[in-house]
Amino acid sequence: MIFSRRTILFGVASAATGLISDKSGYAALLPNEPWWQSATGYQIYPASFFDSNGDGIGDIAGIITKLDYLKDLGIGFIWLSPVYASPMADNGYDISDYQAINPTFGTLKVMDKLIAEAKTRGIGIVMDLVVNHTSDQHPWFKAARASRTSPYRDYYLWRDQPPAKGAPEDLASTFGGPAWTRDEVAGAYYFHEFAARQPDLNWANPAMRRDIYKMMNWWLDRGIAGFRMDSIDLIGKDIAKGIVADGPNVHPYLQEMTAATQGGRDCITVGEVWSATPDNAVLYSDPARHELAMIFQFDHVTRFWDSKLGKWKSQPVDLPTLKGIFAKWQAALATKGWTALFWGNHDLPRAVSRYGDPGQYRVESAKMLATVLHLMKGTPYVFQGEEIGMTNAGFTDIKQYRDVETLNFYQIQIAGGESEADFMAGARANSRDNARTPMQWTSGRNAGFSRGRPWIGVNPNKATVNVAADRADPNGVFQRYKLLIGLRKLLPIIRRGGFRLVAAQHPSVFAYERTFGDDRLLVIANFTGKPTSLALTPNEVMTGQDILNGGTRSLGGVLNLQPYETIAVLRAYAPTPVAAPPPLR
Ligand code: TEU
Ligand code: CA
Repeated sequence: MIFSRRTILFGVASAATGLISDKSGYAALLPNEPWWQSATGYQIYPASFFDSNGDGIGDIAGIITKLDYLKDLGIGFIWLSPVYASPMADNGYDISDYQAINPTFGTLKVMDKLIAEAKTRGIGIVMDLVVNHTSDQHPWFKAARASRTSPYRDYYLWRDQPPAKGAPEDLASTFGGPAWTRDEVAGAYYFHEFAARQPDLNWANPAMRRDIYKMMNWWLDRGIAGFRMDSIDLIGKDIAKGIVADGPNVHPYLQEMTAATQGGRDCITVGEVWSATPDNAVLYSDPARHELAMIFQFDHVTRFWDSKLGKWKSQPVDLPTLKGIFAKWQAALATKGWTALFWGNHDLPRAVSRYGDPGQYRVESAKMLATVLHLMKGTPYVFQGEEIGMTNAGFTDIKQYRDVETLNFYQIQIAGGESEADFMAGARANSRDNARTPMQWTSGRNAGFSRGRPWIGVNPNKATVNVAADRADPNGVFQRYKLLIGLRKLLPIIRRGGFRLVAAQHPSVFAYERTFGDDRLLVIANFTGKPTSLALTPNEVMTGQDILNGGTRSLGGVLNLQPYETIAVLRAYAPTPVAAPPPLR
């Protein structure tokens, strides 16, 4: 029997809500529960996190100085965006040596120190594995272009002639323009899904695959906790048929990769899968298939993109649609597979700017978004700065942008007749640089990010939006994230409970119920800046613990909700601590 009938009311007393007493963080894990299903991830975009040496670019030594901050937040692992050797055509997503560190970020020695220092704080390091493509400066590509007979030629995808217009292979790059570019040295065209400086690897080549697995093992042996796999749904592509995403070989390759790398290691692997559907998500993440631990899916992002101009023409978020998307994904992976939960990352706008209110109700909406997301089933990811409610960059001049995708599309769309004002409005809403402005540590110079000149502009709202101010505020955003991250470790209902939307069609309330045995958790959020109300049905009314504020609370009849007000009430029995596996292997 896992639960005693002792209610949590009689359980533990402590700080925020009277619920969190478990200092080790993992004492409430159920038997055989993978550590990464109770952990929360934190994404670091290294160039913008903390600059330790004043060159204006964040670095690994800077991350080490902030590990205590992350430990306080309670995260279980860091997803570290690329720090490998790179000419930085796409901020490190163009790797020229997988087994070296970009000198701007540090050295292998300091990387090893980061892994060790994080580990002593119970934090794993998850490396960004970018193996759909390399940099054009990778030695494999240099050898490949130099000679048709080099064994490395076949590590990439070549054609002698550009594909005929309209042929299956006549594909466009995600970053604009054709996906085939002529290389003068090679005397041939090579395929690149992303920038021309990011040639795609040929996964059909077994020697190439073996080299990748060898490299992955080299990293795993250094003590990392796993991999975030960039664009992983593209590796099984069948270019001759015009298939790039979710190609026929992606699942066999992932199974081969698991067998060749992780055997026996309790790794976290999370795949970036823009092509995810409820069906293929199970294929990717069903543990019995030995592919990935979980995936990122982007339904809640792309559903609100324009059918023609995509992200560059922002559409408002429709709440019933958004709720339906989350409910669909909670259901899809309810019994098999696992999902990641996130609002933002380094490619997406800031959560409060996209889904909440970056102005008057910034703090309230940031806390609302955190609560709604973190009380669902899955592994939540916090993108750096989200935990203090950072907002979009607000750039007004194209010269302020650094992102290759934004700069390419600026050229393409203006040349195509789009007005400068329209493009800039789209970029202000959705450019990837919105998430890439420096982390705001203090209200001081450069937001305390760097003593030099930052590589990208600092958001002027650092005066009010910063770690120093927010973290000290018991009603701030940071304390809410910390609470939610702790609750997940403590309460199996959050990790494993069933999910059902409440008032699915309500235009301004996001409400749902979680159930686990006799336990019940009701989450109710006003997703708007206007007061609203919600009528609960007789079987939805309940009395339980107010897990956000402490004390008991009865929910019945009609609830009136202030702007962005969020309620979470739990009726549960205290978990009896069981022996927990260590959070890291
Ligand atoms: O992103 C994959 C990807 O498809 C994105 O480029 C996405 O389409 C775009 O950002 C939406 O605007 C991954 C990385 O997350 C991204 O940063 C890299 O640029 C890309 O792969 C290439 O490695
Ligand atoms: Ca630096």
